[in-house]
Amino acid sequence: MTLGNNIKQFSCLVLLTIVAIFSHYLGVFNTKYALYNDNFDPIELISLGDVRVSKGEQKGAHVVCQLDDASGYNLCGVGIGVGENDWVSGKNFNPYESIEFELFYKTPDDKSRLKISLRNHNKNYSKSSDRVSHKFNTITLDTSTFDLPIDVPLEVFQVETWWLSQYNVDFENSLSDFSNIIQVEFLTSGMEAEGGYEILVKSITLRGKAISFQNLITIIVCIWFFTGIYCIFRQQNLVKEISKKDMVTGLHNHIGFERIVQSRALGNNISMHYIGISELKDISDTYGYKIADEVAIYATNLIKEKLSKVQCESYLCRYSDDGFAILFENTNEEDLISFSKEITRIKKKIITIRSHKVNFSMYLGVFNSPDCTHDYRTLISHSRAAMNYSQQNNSLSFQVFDDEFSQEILQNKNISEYIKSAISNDEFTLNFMPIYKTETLEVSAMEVLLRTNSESLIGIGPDVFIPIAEKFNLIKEIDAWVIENTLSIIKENYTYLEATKPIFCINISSEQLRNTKFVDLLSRLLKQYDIPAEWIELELTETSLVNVEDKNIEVLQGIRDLGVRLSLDDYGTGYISFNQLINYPVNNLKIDKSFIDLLENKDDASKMIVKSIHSLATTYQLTTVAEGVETIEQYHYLSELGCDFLQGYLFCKPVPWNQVKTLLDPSHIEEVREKLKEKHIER
Ligand code: G
Ligand code: G
Ligand code: MN
Repeated sequence: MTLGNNIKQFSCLVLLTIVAIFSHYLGVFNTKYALYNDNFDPIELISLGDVRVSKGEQKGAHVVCQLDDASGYNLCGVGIGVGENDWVSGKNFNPYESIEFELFYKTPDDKSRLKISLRNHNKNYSKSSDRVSHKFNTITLDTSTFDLPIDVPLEVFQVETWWLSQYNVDFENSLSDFSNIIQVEFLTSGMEAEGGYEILVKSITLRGKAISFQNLITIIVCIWFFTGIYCIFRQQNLVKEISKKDMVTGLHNHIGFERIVQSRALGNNISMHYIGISELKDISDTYGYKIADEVAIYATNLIKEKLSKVQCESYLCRYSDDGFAILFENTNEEDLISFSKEITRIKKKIITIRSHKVNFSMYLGVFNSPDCTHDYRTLISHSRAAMNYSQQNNSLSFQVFDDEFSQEILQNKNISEYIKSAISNDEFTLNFMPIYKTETLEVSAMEVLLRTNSESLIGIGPDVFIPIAEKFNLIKEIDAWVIENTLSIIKENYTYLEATKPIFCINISSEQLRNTKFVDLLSRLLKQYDIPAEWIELELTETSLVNVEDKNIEVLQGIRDLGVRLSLDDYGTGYISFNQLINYPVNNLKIDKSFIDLLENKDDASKMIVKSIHSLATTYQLTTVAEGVETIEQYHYLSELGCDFLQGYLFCKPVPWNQVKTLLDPSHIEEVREKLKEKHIER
């Protein structure tokens, strides 16, 4: 747009230059000044010697001279006054280039030379008492050789030499001078023949150019120069403006927003809202940036529409690719709460952009500063932290950054530090929880569970620190540690494990689905410890699979291709649809403990849920594990239902490795049977 403007300006300049030069050439800038015409009469008759001079009858400066005796020095002519006609104040001829005469000259012989003098008064050399002291800038014209009128360049007038010697003029004043012409004189140049002479001056016109070519070029160069400077200045301003704007939505970007907020004296009750659009980056990766841009525009319009219902003053900006910030001033709590609710209601909305159906969710973080004591950076970082929290937890509501929240953030930060040091000090251990085959009650698998003996993590279980490790990007290291240590333990005890071949079920974080190097790592470790892949099962929570896309399924497929088994943990909590389930290459469903707990209610509805999960698994040829079996009634129901495997405190709690050997001993089966019998009798 600007470039177009600059090109327009440049073309105008070129055109202007051409027109100016041509106009100059064609004489558009020519000026003239009528110094004398026949209506003008400050004339003076001049004569020397034996001449009788009289005023002629014709209109104009007309002089008639009669010479009766040509011997001696004779002279005759007419002088035309210029300026004030006081022999002091004349006219400056310097701005003109030439002088045009329309005149008539008649002599008795054929010698028709006429002298024209421009008489200049200058106090350097002229005295008003002496009229001859006015400088003679003179030319001599042969009037018979030209057709009247004649245009004479001023530069051909020269100072008469007799005048120079008579007044002994110094060099500085010896050149022709037109700065103050007081009279133009027309005189006969030698009167050799006797008879009548006649001079008639009809008009004198000064000619010149309003602007000389040189000045014109100077002016044009100046115009180019200033236009150039103006364009650069405007361009810079525009770049500055653009740098403050988001070109897609037309809103201010974070730079512009900061300027606005910083430059204003903010009113009372400030509230900063930060809205995150989830998956915008993924949309851009999958469908291209144009679709992502349209989603951003859609979001902008949606926010604007909701904002229009808010009474207090607000400033909206696109703070980042997938984040919008709104500053509210002089807030009205009710208004803002209903705005926040409307924004957070937009979750998992399917919107159609150019025939693509994309998932659209908004997350909101709020930071209120009632006394306005917080600076801009704090307003942004707190509201953004609250939004991130809301997004990471898939929260259905908005998150306010208040004291409680900041405590939690701080605590999470501390825990992340403890995890880091536990990793570097090797303060993790593994526990094992047996999984029983329902029919035979033999231990067919073992869930590997992470424990820590770090002092600072006392009382903090993996249910707390694992999600924090995920948030602080520490989970990859932890999962790798668990896998490697499990394989190492298997390797050490290979000989006696070979007899029963229990499967080791390792929990891994959903983050690994986005880790393209995970399959390589797993494959490398299996080779390094030389463990058969089918001894290992990886447990992924069902919730983590709800949002997976094709590329994540590739990781799952990669794991299965190694020969490693896959299991869906906490099944029933994540709303995986039936047709989604076919896409996942899993072997096993672990029915979540919360459903097993429901069996205690003894109502048919809860039994139906467990039953339908089991029949679903059977349909897809998946095995099922019931997690968290704690009572004999649950055991009876599940074994009648035909659930393949059972895990829970009823049979055994998680144990350290040194107790695992006894669990794998055939005598343990008897122990468990005994225990179940006792429980049955107790009832
Ligand atoms: O064993 P416990 O009930 O404390 O486990 C709590 C949660 O932590 C469970 O959801 C379990 O899946 C998870 N968990 C336990 N050990 C590991 C582990 O080694 N890696 C991962 N990613 N999660 C684990
Ligand atoms: O999410 P995941 O299924 O990986 O969780 C495993 C956790 O569940 C383990 O920490 C284990 O201690 C716990 N767990 C397994 N069975 C029972 C049970 O019967 N009762 C209780 N309270 N916890 C159990
Ligand atoms: Mn598990």
